[in-house]
Amino acid sequence: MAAPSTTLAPRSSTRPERPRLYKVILLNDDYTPREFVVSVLKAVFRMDRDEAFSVMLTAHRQGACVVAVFTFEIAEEKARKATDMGAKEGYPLQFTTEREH
Ligand code: TYC
Repeated sequence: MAAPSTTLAPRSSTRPERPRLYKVILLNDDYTPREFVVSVLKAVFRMDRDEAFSVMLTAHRQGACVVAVFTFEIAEEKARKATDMGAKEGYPLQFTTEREH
């Protein structure tokens, strides 16, 4: 029986591009209770209490804090979900997205 022949897959001439990444940013405001911000960070970004508290406090003190980095669709979805949770309770809590360079 003849030896099985192998064919090499053609090599792409260009390297696969790394996906662009987007930061989700938490913005401070004067009205949303701290504990509520912590609960949103835990629910949407799967943070433990200490991590969520530290991110909340950084936003509170500096005006904003990077929460996490994702591909475009995930970043947009998480920012929208988290902002909606605040809006449902009547809070002005805002999460935005920004492309990473
Ligand atoms: N500044 C808010 C307060 O004092 C708490 C807060 C922290 C709100 C972080 C939003 O992103 C935020 N109640």
